[in-house]
Amino acid sequence: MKLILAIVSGEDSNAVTRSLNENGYFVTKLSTTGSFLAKGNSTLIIGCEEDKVDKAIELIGAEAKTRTETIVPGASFDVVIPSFTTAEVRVGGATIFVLDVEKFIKL
Ligand code: 2BA
Repeated sequence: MKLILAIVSGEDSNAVTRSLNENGYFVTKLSTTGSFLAKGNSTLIIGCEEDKVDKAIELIGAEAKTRTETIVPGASFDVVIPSFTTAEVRVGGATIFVLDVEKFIKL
């Protein structure tokens, strides 16, 4: 069994989870925050068999859109840019980690 951790934009998370549910995946959605932009995103926890991982990634990719976000001065403590200027970053459709699961139990 595998554990997929997928970080998607908050705007895409409902469409992504709906698509995964419709295709038989169990999903837990966490409200998270990216450190760089300090904006809300969603981290999806998806446990599934190894042969279902590629399909899950395909479904996530179909609903999670790549977009450009603007960094506003002062919005993040981690970003050092001159005052009164903004910068644009390209935010990926999804950032995905796939981990091995040692044990899976439902009581
Ligand atoms: P944020 O940390 O808010 O990052 C938003 C976007 O800012 C990133 O998009 C990337 O384009 C840029 N960025 C982030 N950190 C950077 C850095 N140190 N230097 C230069 N540019 C940087 P994505 O790469 O698509 O990431 C979207 C969100 O996915 C991130 O939001 C973060 O919440 C998560 N993420 C991405 N890579 C990660 C990783 N290796 N580990 C944990 N979380 C990650």
